[in-house]
Amino acid sequence: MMVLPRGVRHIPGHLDRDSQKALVEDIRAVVEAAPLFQPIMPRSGRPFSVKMTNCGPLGWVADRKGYRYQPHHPVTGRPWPPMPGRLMALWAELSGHDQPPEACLVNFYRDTARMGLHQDKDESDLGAPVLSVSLGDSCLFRVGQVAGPSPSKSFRLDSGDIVVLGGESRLVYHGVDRIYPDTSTLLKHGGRINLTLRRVNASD
Ligand code: MD3
Ligand code: FE
Repeated sequence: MMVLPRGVRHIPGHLDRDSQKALVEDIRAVVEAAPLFQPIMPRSGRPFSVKMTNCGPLGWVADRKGYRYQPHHPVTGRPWPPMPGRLMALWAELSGHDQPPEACLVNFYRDTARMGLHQDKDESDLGAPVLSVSLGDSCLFRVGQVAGPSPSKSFRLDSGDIVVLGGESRLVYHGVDRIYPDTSTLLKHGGRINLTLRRVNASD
């Protein structure tokens, strides 16, 4: 059995095919209201290979000015669409946290997209977990063992898998090394969607 860092909970196949399809429809509606945008790395000015959007009261954005959460879409200026009920329910079921998620970041990966090793630390509430849902093509995912850049472990995330990143693992380095094209028939045009549900502000 694969040993993961303490606090990382991988739940393979948590969502059945129908639940995955229903979530894809929810995300389709989110993308219609809040189109995918191309985030930019503030230091280098280079675009991410992953396209993004958000739903919920807050959304994560990246541009020349930096990384932050904000209540509106960076291109349309409109508020993010509401968090779908299905995602609220998943959070209530699996997060162990009593406050609702404030942000759902939607990452869309084409065949050659990747995400370099990084920490998630733009949230001031680091006590709350991050809940991740994978949909569509599989990927090779990498996590650090501790809150440092090495050593790391790789494992595969498939459509319908959920990962809950709790207390001790909240600041581990992690990234997506590669997408495995054509490993799922869930998305008509292929690719991978990852949803991350988060608390941003410490609960008051
Ligand atoms: C958080 N996304 O959006 S999610 C991100 O598959 C991000 O799109 C990846 O990293 C993706 O910031 C991975 C799952 C994940 C795994 C380990 C973590 C999120 C994590 C460890 C600490 C905090
Ligand atoms: Fe991350």
